[in-house]
Amino acid sequence: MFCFQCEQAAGGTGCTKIGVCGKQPDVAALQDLIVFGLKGVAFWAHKAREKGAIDRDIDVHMIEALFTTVTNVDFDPASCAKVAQKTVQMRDKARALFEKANGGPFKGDVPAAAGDWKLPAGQAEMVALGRKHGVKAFHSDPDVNSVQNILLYGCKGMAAYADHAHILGKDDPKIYGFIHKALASMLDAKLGLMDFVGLCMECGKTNIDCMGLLNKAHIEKYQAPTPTPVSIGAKAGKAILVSGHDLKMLEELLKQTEGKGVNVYTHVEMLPAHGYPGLKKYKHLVGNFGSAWQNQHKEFADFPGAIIFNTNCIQRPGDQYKDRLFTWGRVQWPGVKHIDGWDFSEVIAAAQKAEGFKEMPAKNILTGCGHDAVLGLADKVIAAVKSGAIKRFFVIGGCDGAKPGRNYYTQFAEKLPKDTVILTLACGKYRFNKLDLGDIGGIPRLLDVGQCNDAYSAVQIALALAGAFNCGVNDLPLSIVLSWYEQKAVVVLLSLLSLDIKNMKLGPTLPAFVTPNVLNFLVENFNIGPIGSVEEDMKQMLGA
Ligand code: FS2
Ligand code: SF4
Repeated sequence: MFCFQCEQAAGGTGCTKIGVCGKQPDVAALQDLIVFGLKGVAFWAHKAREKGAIDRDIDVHMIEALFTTVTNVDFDPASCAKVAQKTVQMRDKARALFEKANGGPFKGDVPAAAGDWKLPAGQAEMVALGRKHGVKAFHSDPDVNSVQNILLYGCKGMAAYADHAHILGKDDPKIYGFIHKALASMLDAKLGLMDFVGLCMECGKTNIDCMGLLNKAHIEKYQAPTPTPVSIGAKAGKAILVSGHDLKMLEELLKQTEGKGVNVYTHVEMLPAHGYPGLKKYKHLVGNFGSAWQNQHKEFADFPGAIIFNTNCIQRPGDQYKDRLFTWGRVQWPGVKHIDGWDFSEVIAAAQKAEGFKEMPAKNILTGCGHDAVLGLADKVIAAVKSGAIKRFFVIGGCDGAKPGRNYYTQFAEKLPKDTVILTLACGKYRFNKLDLGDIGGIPRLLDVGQCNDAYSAVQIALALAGAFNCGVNDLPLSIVLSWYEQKAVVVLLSLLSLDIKNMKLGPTLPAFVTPNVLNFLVENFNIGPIGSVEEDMKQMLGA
């Protein structure tokens, strides 16, 4: 196997024997086969679209299958094999769609991925086929290969957000159309490095629309988040822990647990759910448990109830909690009970069987500071900047992870001067969201904007501030310090680059899939750089 799509890539270059995440070589090969097959789907779907033909099943399969291959989502070979089978069916459907719209077969050359290759019947044979289509085989030029991988990972990240929006009944044909175009472009031998750089920027732009669509879906369904204190203690009683990003799944579980004496807790990226009026109205949504995803093995053993993952990031489950662990949606782990659909009675039964919590009072942390809430304070914020009470804003956001270098983000938040405000999003916030950073004239110094997809909200805040101060985002007293781990962080980074945001710092390490030449390009054009020492970076950003 060879996989280098996330920050944990072994030795900083790639996982070759088994994934650091726990991905087995057979799953890696099946996921490579899925990606190869999806390029074939994209070839035909893109051509069909050019002739005005669209098929919803093909579009939805594209995003679901891409999401399946995101880091820490699907570890089950049987489920990946099913996705590969459906991918081949969708390729044939997309080809038929094109041929109908075209009034006959395609006259040009058909690339191998889009040809009529058959999927072998056995899983072992599928794995063998997948091994021939790894990420190193995309392109013979290492720089083009690098940019194609950036584009693929951007599409994977965007597919996850598009899937959440789709589940909430929001679809945008433009987003599906772009993903087909992007994957089809990887089969076009005429395209060169700068074509793929352009597609990466288009991917970033399209993802702003995609995150905007998801934001709209959340707000229409659950109303705009409002600043909300969330308990990190426990209430006496039976308990279910929900991990992931999917708010609709949480809502359904809240409906089904109402009046059953079972409290619901959020884990990691579900924390911002507490800020939505349409979700916090459920009195049995009682708090947030644990820290970021990489600590689940230790923390879940102590959770005395049922646990369900609705999106990444799942890790190898421990025996202490495997029998009360469930997956839903795209997430799968072999041997862990998967809930297919919307009936959570098995999860509730497992919670009722488990011991439950004793009362454990603890402090609150604040969430729900999206753009509606922050811009509701716009006058106060602008006045504080003009008076010098707020000197600078720092967006410190992105993923958390297991590597030791991530203490940087804790120290950074701790050491920032008291006249600065932090906007944070995604699970990287768990490095500092329990610190008491105080407030500036009633404006909290730590504002939790939301999940990683709420980068959209952070962008809206930055654009509104730029509008208020009549300057560009790069001229604002604003610095961006990102932490990355998986492909959603890749697409958020592409979105920020597509807005021409410069001078960002990225850590804890740079992606293994970025070659030195591609990195030079990013440095020259965007002055993006790796994190260094907290003191030096902060000095630079504060202009001291
Ligand atoms: Fe964190 Fe994991 Fe949000 Fe990522 S919980 S690294 O999926 O998308 O951030
Ligand atoms: Fe390794 Fe990350 Fe790929 Fe898992 S997803 S195999 S940790 S590079």
